[in-house]
Amino acid sequence: MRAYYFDGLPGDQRLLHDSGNLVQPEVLKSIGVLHWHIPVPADGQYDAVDAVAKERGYKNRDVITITKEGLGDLYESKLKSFYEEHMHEDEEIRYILEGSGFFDVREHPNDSWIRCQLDAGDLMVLPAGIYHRFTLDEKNIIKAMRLFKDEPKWTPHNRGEATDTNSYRLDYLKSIAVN
Ligand code: KMT
Ligand code: NI
Repeated sequence: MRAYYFDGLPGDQRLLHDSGNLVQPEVLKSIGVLHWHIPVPADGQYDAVDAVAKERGYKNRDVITITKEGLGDLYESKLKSFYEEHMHEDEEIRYILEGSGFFDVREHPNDSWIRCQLDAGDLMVLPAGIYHRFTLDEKNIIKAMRLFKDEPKWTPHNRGEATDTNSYRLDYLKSIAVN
């Protein structure tokens, strides 16, 4: 995974938007973003992923494939909706199996966008309450394992007044204040 500050320039969201300023691992840690690189096993035995899942209590998983061909006419609108800034009331955990994409996360308190470029083998955990967005890149394909504890809580809460006072958001801000 490569993490860098988003350049803030207009243009297709699927382009790199690389400002050239790298983000150090400590910065990601300070906003509660976790990351591991676990090469995707050819035999489908996800031992190392299973170990992380066990330690963190992720009991369930599924696999999602997003492609331009697969979504057809819906592709552009899906791309736009993934890219709306939002939070969730649970962790968002993704293990990339094929393809690639970007998770943009907000640094705190400066609100800068940090772009995390994910490829096959990247496992990322976004904490509940962090503001973020997602986009595919110009390859227009990503296959990812989604891990979750009991029930999937994929509901996105788009950023606004309601999310600024959401209890999961407030708990998140408290959790990173101690870092
Ligand atoms: C999400 O929550 O934004 C997604 O599931 C996007 C695809 S997973 C790489
Ligand atoms: Ni999300």
